[in-house]
Amino acid sequence: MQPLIITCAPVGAELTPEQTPHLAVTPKQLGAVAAEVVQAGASLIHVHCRNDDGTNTHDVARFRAAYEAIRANSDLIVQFSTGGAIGMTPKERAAVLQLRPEMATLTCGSVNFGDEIFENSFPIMRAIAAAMKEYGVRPELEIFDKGHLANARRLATEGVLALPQHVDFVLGVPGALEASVQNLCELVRDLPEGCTWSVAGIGRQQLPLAMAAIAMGGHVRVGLEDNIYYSKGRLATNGELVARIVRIAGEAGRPVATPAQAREILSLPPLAGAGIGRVAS
Ligand code: KMH
Ligand code: ZN
Repeated sequence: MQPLIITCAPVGAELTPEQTPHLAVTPKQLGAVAAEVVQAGASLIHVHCRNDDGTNTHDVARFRAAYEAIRANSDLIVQFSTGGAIGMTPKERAAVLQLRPEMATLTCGSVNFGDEIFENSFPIMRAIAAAMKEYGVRPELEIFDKGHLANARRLATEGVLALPQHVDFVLGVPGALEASVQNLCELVRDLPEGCTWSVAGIGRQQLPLAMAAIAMGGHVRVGLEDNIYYSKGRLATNGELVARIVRIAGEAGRPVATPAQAREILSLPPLAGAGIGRVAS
């Protein structure tokens, strides 16, 4: 089996500082999280940003500052969110691509998201995929529901998306596909040829789905974006969530990928040099 890529998604768009004291708000705090999770064993960081008051933002300058803080503290693969938050325009969501991060997410379909709708119509997906192509950003396909893989195939047939890609199954969002090992197995069976995959279980399903992925040869996403608890009633830090996956992988005999190994697995170019990223100036 390939070394295990552990993605950390520390922030998200929905979490509030009232829910956990461990939410990284400033770029400096995000840089500290990067140091903590790379030390613990993560190789990829999925980035959302906050204003100083903790509210969500997709401001390009804030993403640049976040990128610089992460890169100053780690060689993690940096992946920007283009999912953003519910209600953002596609233009706002895609604007961060101009910074040319190594990776960014491409959500492959609309879905109920609690009481709201996370809108990813074909025109939205095409626009974000085209911006990724323009800026040379590698997509990670976010799959919240079974039909989303078919949507990715359709985008590939249209020529707006190259396949294979790295795929992240986000399971357990209220209103989308439930987080179960059976659903995960069905999605993996339906993966386009040559894709690598990870799973992000929401809430208390984060751990069991991560354990299944470790056993199945997939990769794992953990972090406060998807789950704020270490165990019932006990809030987690991002570092603790990553460290637990490293321990479980160790028990299972699965080596954990360094960021350099993760770049190889994902066919990303190596970092040009220590502390040097490719975010455009
Ligand atoms: N905040 C969600 C509406 C992504 O980052 O690409 C979307 C999201 C997915 O978090
Ligand atoms: Zn996200």
